[in-house]
Amino acid sequence: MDLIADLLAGNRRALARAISRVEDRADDARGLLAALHGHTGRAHVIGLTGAPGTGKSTLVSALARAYRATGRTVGVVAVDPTSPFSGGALLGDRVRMRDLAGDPGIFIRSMATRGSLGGLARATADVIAVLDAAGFDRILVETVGVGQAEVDIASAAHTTIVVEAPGLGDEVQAIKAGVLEIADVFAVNKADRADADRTVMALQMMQGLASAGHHGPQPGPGPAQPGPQADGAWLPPIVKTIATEGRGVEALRDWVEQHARYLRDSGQLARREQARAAAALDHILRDRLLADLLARQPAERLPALVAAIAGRALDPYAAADALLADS
Ligand SMILES: Nc1nc2c(ncn2[C@@H]2O[C@H](COP(=O)(O)OP(=O)(O)OP(=O)(O)O)[C@@H](O)[C@H]2O)c(=O)[nH]1
Ligand SMILES: [Mg+2]
Repeated sequence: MDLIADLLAGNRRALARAISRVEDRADDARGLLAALHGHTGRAHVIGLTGAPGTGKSTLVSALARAYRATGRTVGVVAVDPTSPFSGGALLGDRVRMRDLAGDPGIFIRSMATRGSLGGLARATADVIAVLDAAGFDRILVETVGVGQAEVDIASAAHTTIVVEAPGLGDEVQAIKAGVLEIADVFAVNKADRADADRTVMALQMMQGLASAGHHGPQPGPGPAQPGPQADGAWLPPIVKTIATEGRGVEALRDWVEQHARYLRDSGQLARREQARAAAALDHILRDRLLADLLARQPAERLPALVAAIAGRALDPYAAADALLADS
């Protein structure tokens, strides 16, 4: 059978097989991705990230359902950079997302770390590309935490939802630095908890401080309305959700759609696509150039240079020069 033609025609088994090939970096993965590239670029990719247990998987399931209610098809990728094993936390995801299975408009895939985090980010981007080519309208990508790996994975998303939950102690401390930069939408999940409003207020305060720092104090009464601002910037909305009951999830979906429109209308979508393309090329080139260079070295050369640097016989720049000179 023709894997690519079947996949493009919507065959789920072909899709599952193509994803496995890409994830395993099988010999034909590169040809597969090359053939699919021209069919990508239609899906809107939505990243969900946040601390462990904030309810991301539950929210992904609820959001997928909310999208299905509007007729959109949804691909789901659950990425766990902390787990070297498939299974474990992902097994819980599978149980939680089980009620979505059987809907032909939904496809769910879990991925765990194999080797490097950089490898995971690239594999995730490739799996997103396969789902995009297969015609899914929206692709939801769940990652745990807000570290560099998540930022890398988030760079594959058009819209990033940062999921917070109340009850993590000191709210401002619990909301990690860096989330303001990557969040397009905040979801304060577990809004059934009494202290959810404290989390909302902590986020609003952080946003106020950030905008005061960049633009001076907000003019006029009250906080700025979220969404597109007069200066063209986007102020992330803060949406309260109860993922377990599906509450607030339609509002969350609608904010994601508004952000998607904002990206298109402001020209930022094209800029993000350029940035994604540049990052993909950069990653591939770095990997390939390094792998090619190292493959040409005799086995003992690299350890010898490393030992020389550590022993202060050689500085690392000179070692790099030496490697590049005779390769
Ligand atoms: N009270 C309450 N519990 C929730 C809500 N959403 C999720 N939970 C519960 O929180 C727990 C963790 O939910 P998950 O969806 O697995 O959270 P997660 O962020 O995906 O967790 P990891 O992937 O392990 O980081 C589960 O027991 C959920 O049932 C909510 O809105 N309210
Ligand atoms: Mg999860």
